[in-house]
Amino acid sequence: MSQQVYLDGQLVPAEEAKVSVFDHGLLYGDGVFEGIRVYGRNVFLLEEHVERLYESALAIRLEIPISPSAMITAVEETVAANNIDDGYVRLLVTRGAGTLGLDPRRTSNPQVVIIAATIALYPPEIYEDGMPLVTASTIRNHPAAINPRIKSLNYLNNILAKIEGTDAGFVEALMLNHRGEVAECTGDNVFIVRDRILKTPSADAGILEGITRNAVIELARESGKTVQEVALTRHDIFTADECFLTGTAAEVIAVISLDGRVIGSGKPGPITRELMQKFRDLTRGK
Ligand code: PXG
Repeated sequence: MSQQVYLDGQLVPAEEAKVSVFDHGLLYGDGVFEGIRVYGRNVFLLEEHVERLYESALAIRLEIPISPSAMITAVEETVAANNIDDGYVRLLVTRGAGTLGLDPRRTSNPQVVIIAATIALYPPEIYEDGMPLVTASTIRNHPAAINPRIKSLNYLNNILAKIEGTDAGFVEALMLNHRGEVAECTGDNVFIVRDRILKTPSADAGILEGITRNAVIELARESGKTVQEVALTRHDIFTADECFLTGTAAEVIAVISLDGRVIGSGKPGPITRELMQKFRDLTRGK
């Protein structure tokens, strides 16, 4: 069966799922999106993702033409129509087609697109051995520019940092914020462990407030650990006992070095491994 894409209220064959070249999503990156995992037919934390999508839209004054509950139903129908057991959903809303000018008032018909597909994961060795990281020179957007809390279709800032990382031979890159503090990676949030206390930048550090991040904070607190949302510098990572990333695609993944400097033992640490397992149990329904 061919892939079915949700577009503008209906499921259509992937080849027919097209938006206008005048869409401001294409012309200006003017729109918002979400990436969501499907585990065992269940769309993981769908309500949280839909809530963040509507918050992103509100922040850019984009009115999504359907209600959050209709969006949830549309995602579930798209996943079911494509027979996805374990996979990935890309949900996006564009500003719609308009004139060749910035003015969003000249656009009409915002496009809602839902793509359900399989997902290309990091190789399993990275989960066993951990991941080395490099710091990108491209900083995260200043919160007074495109606030990183908005998951907008304009991801060029992160793409530039990703290019720096891949050019240097790394699969992820660390981004600092406008104050020179640790923000996050190009598609993942960052945690450290120091003296059994977990620390991660707070939402106002200029980060996307990750759904995986929040789920992991909850798992850690449920198992009696202290989690602090505080400003971190690269120094805190260099001197940490453990470091790990969280994200929809990565789940929980250990970081074993930054800019060539070994973190802790240089292997995935015990608290990281415990949280990797707890997250696996949560997503695979144990
Ligand atoms: N920071 C940024 C900048 C992100 O883009 C995260 C953190 C983690 O957030 P979640 O809610 O996923 O825990 C993201 C999410 C991809 C891809 O294809 C990237 C993300 C999500 C889905 C797919 O690389 N980034």
